[in-house]
Amino acid sequence: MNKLLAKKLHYLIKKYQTIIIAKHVFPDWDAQGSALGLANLIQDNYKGKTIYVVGERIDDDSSFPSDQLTLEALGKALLIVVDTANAERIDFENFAGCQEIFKIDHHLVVDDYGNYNLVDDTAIACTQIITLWAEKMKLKISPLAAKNLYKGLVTDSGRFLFSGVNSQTFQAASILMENGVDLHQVQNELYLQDLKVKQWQNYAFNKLVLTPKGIGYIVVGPSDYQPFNLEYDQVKNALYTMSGIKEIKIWFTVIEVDQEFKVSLRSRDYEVNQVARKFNGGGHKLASGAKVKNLAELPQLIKALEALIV
Ligand SMILES: [Mn+2]
Repeated sequence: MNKLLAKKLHYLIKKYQTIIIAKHVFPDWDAQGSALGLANLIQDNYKGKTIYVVGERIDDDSSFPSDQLTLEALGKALLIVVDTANAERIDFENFAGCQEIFKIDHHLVVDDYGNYNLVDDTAIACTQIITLWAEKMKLKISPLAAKNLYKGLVTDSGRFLFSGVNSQTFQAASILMENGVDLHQVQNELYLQDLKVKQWQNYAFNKLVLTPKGIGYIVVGPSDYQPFNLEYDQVKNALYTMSGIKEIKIWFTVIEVDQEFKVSLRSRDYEVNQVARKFNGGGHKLASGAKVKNLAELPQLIKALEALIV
């Protein structure tokens, strides 16, 4: 971790009375855990600060609400943006109106929108960076801060299975455990599933098509998922049924929603983002999104994916 930037963050938090924390649109647990965990750390270690966490939440957590945030306060505030690679994805319209911006992130650098940018693209989660920063600054980490941070670590690392997991990941996990994370509780809060989602996954997996080259895919539309009465997020679980299977080298779902055909691509080894870009999408090397105009385009998509496999 860049020592100067780590110290700068500490100094800026001390300097500003009002601190706003923002994350990316459609937050995941790393975004929310980073934002809330950092808010907990600031509240516990830098007395008397006014802290707002802005943007959407993934659950019913309502701590650090921002409904009292005025334009005037905003103009004097420090904005810390977590887990967000580029300015367009910041879930806070007024971000440019803040006094200074400090970015903390673990994505590949595409946009240095911060006045300061603490970025480590070798970190598996943004909460990993925040945890190691807190340790370096010798901050007190409350059980609540530890829980919020741990949620980002365990989800962004795929429960410590993804290839970007390194010794720092376990170091961060160890720090958080020592500060009171209740693994059983976190497990229940993150991974307990609704029966209907499991039933949907069973149904969807039965629609799996596997090509001889190892492309697995599932195509579903409203007539498939409507009877299950699911949120769109839950429908997307069809994708995960195909991961971790030897014979399936690249897998994707096509989900028809509002007359659009949304594609989610995954692979263990092949850079599917190259293909995603050719089909109106993009994303990470091994996890991308795309769109096809209709199902007649599917053979082209499959051909492009098969070309990745050598
Ligand atoms: Mn993340």
